[in-house]
Amino acid sequence: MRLILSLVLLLAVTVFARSRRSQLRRTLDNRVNIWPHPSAVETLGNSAAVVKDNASFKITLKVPISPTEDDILQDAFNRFKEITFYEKLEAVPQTICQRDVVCVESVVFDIKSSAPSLSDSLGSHNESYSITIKEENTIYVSAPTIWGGLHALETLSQMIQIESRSEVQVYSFVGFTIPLKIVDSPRFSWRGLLVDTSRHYISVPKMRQIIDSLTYIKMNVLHWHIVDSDSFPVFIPDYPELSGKGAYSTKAIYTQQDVESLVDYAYRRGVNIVFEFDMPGHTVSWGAGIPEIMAKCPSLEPIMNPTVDKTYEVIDAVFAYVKKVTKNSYIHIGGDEIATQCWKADKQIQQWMKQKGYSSVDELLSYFERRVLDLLKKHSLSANVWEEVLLNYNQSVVQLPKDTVVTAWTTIDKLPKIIKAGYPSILSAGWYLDQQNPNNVHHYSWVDTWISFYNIEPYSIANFTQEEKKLLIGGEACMWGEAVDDINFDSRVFPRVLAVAERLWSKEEMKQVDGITRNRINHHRCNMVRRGVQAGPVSSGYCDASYT
Ligand code: CP6
Repeated sequence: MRLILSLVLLLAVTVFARSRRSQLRRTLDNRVNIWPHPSAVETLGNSAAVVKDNASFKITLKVPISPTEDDILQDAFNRFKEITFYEKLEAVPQTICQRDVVCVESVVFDIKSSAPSLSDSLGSHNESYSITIKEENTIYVSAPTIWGGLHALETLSQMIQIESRSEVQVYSFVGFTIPLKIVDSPRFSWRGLLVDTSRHYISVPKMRQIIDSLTYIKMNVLHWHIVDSDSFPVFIPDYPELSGKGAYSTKAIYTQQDVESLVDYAYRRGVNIVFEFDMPGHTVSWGAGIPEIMAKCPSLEPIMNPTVDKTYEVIDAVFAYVKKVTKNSYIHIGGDEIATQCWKADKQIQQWMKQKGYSSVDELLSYFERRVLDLLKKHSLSANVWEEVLLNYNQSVVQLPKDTVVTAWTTIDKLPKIIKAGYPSILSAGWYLDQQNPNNVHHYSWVDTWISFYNIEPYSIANFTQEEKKLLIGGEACMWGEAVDDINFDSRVFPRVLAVAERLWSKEEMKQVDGITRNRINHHRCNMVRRGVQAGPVSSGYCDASYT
């Protein structure tokens, strides 16, 4: 008898200690399974929430919004239902909807203002949102614009998982207790991925899937490095010979309709496409169709010839094209890795320089950039450039407009240099998806570089003032295309880019790398696999979607 009693006592003490400990752990670390992690998650009770009936789960608007925005939101809600309720389940029996289990039936959206245009506000449109789940049958989403509304749907989708309750399969908010409130907004406004379609063509359906993937991790810029030396895969109406001679294949050309439909596809998902036409370097493929715009340097990789008018006529036509197809005011004009030795090898260029009184190729480069910037002004486009255009050129000659967005790509210390010069800056150094982390080469097995990506903290690169931090507008991961096409794009980019997505969205404090981080990234990677993304895991675990 005494033995039984002491056993019971022991059991009670252990259970109590366990629950104390787990409560303690929860206060020490209450990260949730949402990627990127929201700014604030507040839970005020102990009830569970399940979706009453996925077939009739519906959206209502508190205040009507414009027809266009309504259309964008309804489409997003339909996509949400498709990816969230991926298996048909019966409506939850009423017996489950009891005091501590709330059965939700709908989402009410309160969109505060109209903001369908991403155009004038690239990277500065308001993307914040809040989600409130109380002990009633409705989820409330509030957002200043539909763009926050779309992020709220992504968050909700990640919160809902299939779970067994009283031997019934239900869609449940696993790991979340209600009442609950999520308040969320991005830390940085420019959160991008560079996709290179010159080294390898990427099909239009694959491009759409990449855009979908960006929305799964709340990234909002697709930096489309559309042309480079290797091929010219885009049809420019005024110069059909550019893609006619410069594309890999007639099947590897984006028509104007392809491009416009992708821009619209991205726009309706809150993603901005920024086109890059890299110049004057990385341009060999332009020369296939129009040889006279290229400098002649037989033993070197040719770059553009800045001394002939035809060069600017072609660039003018390309800018007119971008202005027509884009929905934002930016175009990336490259400016990286310019092998100016090519100009030294070209006799015609040397003679032209002598006539002009130029003594160095740097002066010629400044002349080129100045003419290109004038063309941008003509088309009311703003520039995005690689770091060299600001840091390596004589600024008294080039005078980069102050709204030019400059990307630090060689080393992270370029970022403070750009900011000190007073320009809006993007970080991509350290986030090169085509690079293997040299620190990892001695490991006995494949080690993913997501941790080194995750550990790069833009605010820690220098002691920035508040004003300087405003110029640090975000970052971009770069998937240079030498070794990727449709076949392996996903597995090269995911899950590593998730690390960049969280760094750019979540609070600075979100920087621990531990078991919870691994579980969180694996968890969302599994969501993405379920949605058709071929993303690998970062550590041991089980993902049912990998086997279906
Ligand atoms: N192509 C272009 C590239 C690179 C750049 N521009 C590049 C350079 C170095 C590394 C990776 C990519 N392939 N157009 C530099 C911005 Cl390590």
